[in-house]
Amino acid sequence: MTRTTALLGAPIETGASQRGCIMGPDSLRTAGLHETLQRLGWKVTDLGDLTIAPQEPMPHANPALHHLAETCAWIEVLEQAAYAAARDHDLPIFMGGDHSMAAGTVPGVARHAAEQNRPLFVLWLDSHPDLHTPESTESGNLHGTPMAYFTGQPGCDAYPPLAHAVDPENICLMGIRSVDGAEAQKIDDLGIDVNDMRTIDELGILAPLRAFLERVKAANGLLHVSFDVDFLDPEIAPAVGTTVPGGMTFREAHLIMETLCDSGLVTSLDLVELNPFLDEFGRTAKLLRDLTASLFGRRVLDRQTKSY
Ligand code: B3U
Ligand code: MN
Ligand code: MN
Repeated sequence: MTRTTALLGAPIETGASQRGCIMGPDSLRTAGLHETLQRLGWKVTDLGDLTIAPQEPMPHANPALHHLAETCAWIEVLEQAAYAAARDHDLPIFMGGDHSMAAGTVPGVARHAAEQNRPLFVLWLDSHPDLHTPESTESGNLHGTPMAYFTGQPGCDAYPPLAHAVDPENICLMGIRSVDGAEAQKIDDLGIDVNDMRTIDELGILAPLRAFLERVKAANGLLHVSFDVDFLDPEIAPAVGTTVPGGMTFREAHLIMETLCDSGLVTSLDLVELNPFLDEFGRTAKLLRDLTASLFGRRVLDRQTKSY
């Protein structure tokens, strides 16, 4: 049977320090994401872009915070839209937009999982854990907070009430190489499965990824993948506001996506933090298109890999 995907644009840039992510969805469209997935045999529906009404400033005790009201509005709009997209499509793609959007997409997908009586798992591909709360963030950039929110951590009272929290035990972080003090403390407290760059250098990416996928499969879980462009090395993906050196290579990133494809477990995808204003002739957008194609079934040769 033909599998279905939807493209849902979330042109949100208020969670980041620099402007530009607002153009992310259109850059992915211009790179031909729709046509690429269609050629791979998927039925693709472009749902267009979401929007929010203009907001009045919302006061908060943390003076560094900015755009709190906009972020709350985006969370509400995205929760509803992500829920509906996950209910109506096999593998919807949420095109960002900065990573604060995951504070809406993940709870939306979690609502769908709860209705199915299935646990939601999250694979977080990022150089950052995004485990700040609106109270703990020092930069005030709310793209550093979604993980704390959707796991139900204290300190997120400024955000809309959370109906379906994700169990921290169902989360796997990969590519981590920039962690603030308050975030390191939470990683220890929550017992999240974190694969930082040292782990990946020592073990490679396949062993930790396969172990996580086994857990998803054994629990009959839904799997949401949240892909932050800064997961990739800035040499291959320059179009992101927060570049961190020492990231995933072209080959590692494709292998992750191919392995996810083979598992058949992924049920939703965020593509976040693409800042086309910083791109080089669409280079990063095209790379994201191609990595998505690997997740959706593109392969070099249509045969099993060898084992010796
Ligand atoms: N942890 C830092 C940096 C950061 C987090 N997420 C991104 N950057 N993209 C902060 O500002 O919270
Ligand atoms: Mn992030
Ligand atoms: Mn990041």
